[in-house]
Amino acid sequence: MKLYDYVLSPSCYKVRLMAALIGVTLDIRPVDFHPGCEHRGPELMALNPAGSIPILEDGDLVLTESSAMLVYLAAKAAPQWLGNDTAGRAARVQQWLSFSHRLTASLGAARLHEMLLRPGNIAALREQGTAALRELEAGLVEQHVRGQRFLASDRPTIADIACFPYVALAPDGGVSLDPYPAIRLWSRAVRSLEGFIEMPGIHRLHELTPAPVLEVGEA
Ligand SMILES: N[C@@H](CCC(=O)N[C@@H](CS)C(=O)NCC(=O)O)C(=O)O
Repeated sequence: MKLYDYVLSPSCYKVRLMAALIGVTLDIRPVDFHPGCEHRGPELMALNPAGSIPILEDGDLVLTESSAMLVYLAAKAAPQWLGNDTAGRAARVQQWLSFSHRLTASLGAARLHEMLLRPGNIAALREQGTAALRELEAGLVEQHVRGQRFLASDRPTIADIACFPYVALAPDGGVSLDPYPAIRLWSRAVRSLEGFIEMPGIHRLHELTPAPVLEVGEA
């Protein structure tokens, strides 16, 4: 399976992370996203007319949306990560996959603005990112009350991997995670998963004791 990849792209990292967590080896094809803008060149535009990465190729199959790649990897190698053991959980996973694109459009765009000087209304992007983080925090507090540490279940699913990278990198776009204890706790849970890999700016969790406790009244 070949991944067209850029090391600083959170969307590409979703796919690398998923593959690492479930033990799938990817053939990485580095893309000169910046400054070369290779994703807009003829070779990659032929694969993905939307002009974005990641792109995942497996034989004749070409996927151009990271959420679809997560589904594909999990369905092939570790179906428990699909979180589809009940109708309610399957729907909840889909809900968070859709939500993850709002994180890309807000927190991701704010990060591109700050790091690559991309045009955009930074105040509006931060506001949209903050609204999404509040929603995520509320969802995680509900999960905490149900006794579940992850977005759709007590075990991680593709929903967590879809949402995690842009949230973890929110501070790069000038959006702090300080007001969100449930998000910070969830981020620790993701970063301590066996097989977790890092990307620049997102570090593995090193053991800290005692582990922090979320007081429900705190959120
Ligand atoms: N919907 C796509 C979005 C991926 C995305 O936003 N990729 C960024 C890199 S992180 C990109 O290629 N952007 C094109 C550009 O900024 O020129 C997915 O989730 O796979």
